[in-house]
Amino acid sequence: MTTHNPQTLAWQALSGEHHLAPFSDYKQLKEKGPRIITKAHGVHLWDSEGNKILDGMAGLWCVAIGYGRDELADAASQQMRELPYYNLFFQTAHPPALELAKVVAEVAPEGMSHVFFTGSGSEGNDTVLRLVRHYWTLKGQPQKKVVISRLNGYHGSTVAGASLGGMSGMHEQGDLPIPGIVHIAQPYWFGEGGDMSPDEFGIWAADQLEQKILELGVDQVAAFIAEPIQGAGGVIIPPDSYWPRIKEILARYDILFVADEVICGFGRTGEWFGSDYYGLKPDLMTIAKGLTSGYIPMGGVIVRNEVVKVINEGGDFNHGFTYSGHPVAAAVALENIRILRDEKIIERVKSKTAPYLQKRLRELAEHPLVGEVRGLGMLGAIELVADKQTRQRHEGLGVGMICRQFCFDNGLIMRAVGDTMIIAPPLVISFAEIDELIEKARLCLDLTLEAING
Ligand code: PXG
Repeated sequence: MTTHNPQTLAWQALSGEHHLAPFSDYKQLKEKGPRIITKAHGVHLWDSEGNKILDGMAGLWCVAIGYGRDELADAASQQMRELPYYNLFFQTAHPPALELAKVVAEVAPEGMSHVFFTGSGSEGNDTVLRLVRHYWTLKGQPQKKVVISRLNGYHGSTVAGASLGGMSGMHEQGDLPIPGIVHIAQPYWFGEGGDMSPDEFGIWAADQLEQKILELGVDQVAAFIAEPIQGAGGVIIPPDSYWPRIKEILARYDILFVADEVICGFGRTGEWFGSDYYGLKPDLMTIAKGLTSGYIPMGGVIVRNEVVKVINEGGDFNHGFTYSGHPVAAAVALENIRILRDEKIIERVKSKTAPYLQKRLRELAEHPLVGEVRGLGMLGAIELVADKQTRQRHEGLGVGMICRQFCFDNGLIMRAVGDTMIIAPPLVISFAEIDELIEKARLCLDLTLEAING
């Protein structure tokens, strides 16, 4: 990237000299320097070179209500002046956390009226692991410890989060997963479905859960955790047959079901939660991201009343974070949820903008580089292939990264997960901005095709 603003180079130098970035290739980062994002409004970002960029990823899947809402800044500022910090430990509490717990319970699926707050989604899933084991111990079955998860699922980057997740690159760094966590196949038909139809494959993938439960013995299994739609794995929307079959299996065995709603929660599917969209009945739900629209860090675990009843009988739960239910974060979350409700943002996604985005996105399926376009709500994926029929990839070319770079250079942020391009724009994206997103994506697909054809 050629720079015009001397300040850009100065900031890039600071990056090399002092900063260790999350999820980055350090060697590459040192050579090229990061793009410096300096401000944002609505669905757009500006970098330090003055380029305006459409944020097709809502930050990292989180900026539901869009950037630049003064109400959230005001809520934070007011709360900082009133009570900037206090904790929820040892029999104390404060109004913002309690009021937020009530509001979260109002939007959560029926029968889930308690929430444990954390600072992030990863901490939420650490909490899940502690909670489900604590639950079974209290139920007199302390040997029920194993959590079944899925390959290529993402559940965070702490030791428990990365262990629950099924990302091989993360497991390799740090001897993960920790004991007591096992993984089954993911319902990724496009990548792994072979000659099966999507529905046949969905049944096959769901049946892996039952096989694993039987192999381990149900008396050993504490829970199954899954994202309703895998986000970081590549916007993997299970075949229609998958969730109904999983529900049948879960009904047969006495294990807990944890829906990781960190990405799907707070409206991304056009419902409050992915579990609402698929009619799932989770015992626990991990939340973060859309809870505060990313304006401030916060996560949590929403817990079904039957589970709460058991842990309420259990005395001390020896778990918690300094920033659990942080008052400023809670005040921001309250304001964020107020805006989502009052402005009927999720209803608008469901009835208007998501159908339009999905219709326009599918126009890209005609492109010679595209093997499949899938999407739901404000989520989309575009599979880049060499052969549309066989779904064969352009092996070894790094087509996804090439396309991602063209996007960046042409004012659009689209993520590449291997050769899958993904989008998750802010929920407030307008029709005209959806048009802008699609036209830019089409241009970048053209440029990518040109580049790989030499
Ligand atoms: N669960 C899910 C489903 C997530 O997507 C987490 C848990 C962890 O949340 P925290 O707040 O601890 O980051 C996430 C986070 C990516 C990417 O590459 C996705 C996430 C985080 C970082 C990168 O798309 N999701």
